[in-house]
Amino acid sequence: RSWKAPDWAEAEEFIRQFHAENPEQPVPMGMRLRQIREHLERTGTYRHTRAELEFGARVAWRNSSRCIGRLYWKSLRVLDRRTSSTAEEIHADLCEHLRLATNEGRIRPVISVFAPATPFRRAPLVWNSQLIRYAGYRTVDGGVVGDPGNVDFTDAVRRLGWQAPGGWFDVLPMVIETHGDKPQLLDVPRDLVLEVPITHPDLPAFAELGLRWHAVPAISHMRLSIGGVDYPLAPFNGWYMGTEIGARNFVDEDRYNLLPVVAELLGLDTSKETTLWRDRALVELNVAVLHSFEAAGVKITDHHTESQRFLTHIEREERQGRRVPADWSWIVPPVSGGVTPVFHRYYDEADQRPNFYLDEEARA
Ligand code: HEM
Ligand code: NRG
Repeated sequence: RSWKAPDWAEAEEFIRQFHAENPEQPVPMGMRLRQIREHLERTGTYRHTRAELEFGARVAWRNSSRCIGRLYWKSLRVLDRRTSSTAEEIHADLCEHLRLATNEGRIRPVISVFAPATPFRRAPLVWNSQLIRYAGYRTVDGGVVGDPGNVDFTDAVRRLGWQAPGGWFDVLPMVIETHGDKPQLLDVPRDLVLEVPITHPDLPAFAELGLRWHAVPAISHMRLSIGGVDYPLAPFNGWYMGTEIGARNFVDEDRYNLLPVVAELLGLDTSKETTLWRDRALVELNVAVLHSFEAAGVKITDHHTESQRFLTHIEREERQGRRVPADWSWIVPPVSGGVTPVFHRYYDEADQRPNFYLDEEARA
């Protein structure tokens, strides 16, 4: 994680975009550009104003080509956490993020932006890929208890001293690393983790599977890049689309792998593929997820509604003269692709900044 100075050309492009889309600014663009240039020359970096940071974070969402939920990009709440430096402060900020975002189920899109790296100081980092995720434990017979997607991370936090409960849905602790210090393990307070028990509207036996999922997806391993400045820790959240849980987290063979379990509960004939037992189990699982979140009063969206909204978003943006980069393979939902309108077209594939990036850097 070496220091990389912001590039003047990127800074200039961002500031021009900021002023073009937000013309009423107390400091005129020319003056701001000179100021930034001077800072870059003198210190090797520059500091975004709050307004620039807020705009930059919103546009990073707007430019996230894998995200189907971008219609609401202007409503993103941006928490400026650039002055928080210790693991304890950062932990308190992340807890406050979860509280504001969860909002008792009326989920709000929120991003917390922590300090960028400087020539003298590394940026803080969280090792977790999301603020709330479930542990996974390899068993002696080669199976997994919990979320198989998090087995390696779970091993890493156990090596750091985490006392694992060993259940199917144990919320992992946060691992927070700040300049020069060893990584700190900090628990997510139970009362900040809203969870939904999974039931089915007309199959009471479903509840006995004991499935649950957390209300808030809060991605914490993507780097926010604005005007040449990198913010390695900038966790963000919206709400779930049901298929993320009902067609991937519960279903992928390297995640909870529940289709055989659900098929048995439904009494389906799994002796041959042509009974379409997988598809039938998949649909009921997705019905259960949407039903359960709605019953619990936790905001969630379905893939039909969200596909429609995404096309509305593209229309609206194009009317403003903006391109909407999108990645077909991520936008098309993992169930019923062809019955959603997003399937039947191609998209602009440009990489526009500001944006969020995944770093290859080792995180457990
Ligand atoms: C990806 C929906 C809010 C940025 C996704 C995906 C879905 C989704 C379904 C694909 C995930 C997958 O297949 O694993 C939504 C919905 C939101 C929302 C319904 C509700 C408001 C946000 C917000 C941001 C954001 C607030 C950032 C500020 C992204 C990014 C990805 C993504 C960067 C790609 C993640 C990756 O590469 O792993 N979103 N999203 N989304 N979303 Fe959103
Ligand atoms: N599929 C992942 C979450 C990825 C991002 N999805 C969102 N993002 N909805 C999962 O946990 O299932 N968001 O910011 O709302």
